[in-house]
Amino acid sequence: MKRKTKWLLGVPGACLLLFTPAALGELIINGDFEEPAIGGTWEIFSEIPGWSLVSGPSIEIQRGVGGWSAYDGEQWVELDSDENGPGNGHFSGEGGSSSIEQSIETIPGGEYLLTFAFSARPGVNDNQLLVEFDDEVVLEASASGTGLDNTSWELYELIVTASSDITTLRFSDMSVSNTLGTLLDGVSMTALPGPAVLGVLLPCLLASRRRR
Ligand SMILES: [Ca+2]
Ligand SMILES: [Ca+2]
Ligand SMILES: [Ca+2]
Repeated sequence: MKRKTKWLLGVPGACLLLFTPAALGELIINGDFEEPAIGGTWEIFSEIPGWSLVSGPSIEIQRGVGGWSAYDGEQWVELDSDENGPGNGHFSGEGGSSSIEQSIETIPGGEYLLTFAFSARPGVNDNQLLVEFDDEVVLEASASGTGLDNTSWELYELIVTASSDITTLRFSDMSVSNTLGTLLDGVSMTALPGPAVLGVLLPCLLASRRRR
């Protein structure tokens, strides 16, 4: 214990930031869509913690719609959102296809493990998800909810490479815009040890050794 304290004190101040749980652990804010906790079974927002609306009418959070299960926690997002929210009914031609994004601090050239869970909306055939990282398409996926009486979450795991110090991660609904389809939950991103990440960490480690 004493050694560890001494070692940490030997790390230059600027480098300490690299050893924080935020830098070494989860990079996505509110990737489980548990915030804000909603009172009913669904609600629409123009933004939620961590995520902003890029296109489409709103960000729709669902909680126990149809008695269905979240991938994690109690809530998820339906990317084919809604124009007027709960209690206002469905009008002819109402659409909901939306796109949401989050900007993440990254190390240029660094590799990251990106994971998320995608499910069809039970009973809806047409569910199509587009995932973009740094403005490049990294996944196009589709799923059918025909015959499902609960969500069927499929976990996707991708290795992505950042090209700048701020990277945008974007999820979009590509289904027919009709307020139904394309459920998303459990978004996570963590740094993988590689040349770019070690290139930043190593000078700090070496500096800390020289100071001991
Ligand atoms: Ca969740
Ligand atoms: Ca919807
Ligand atoms: Ca749809």
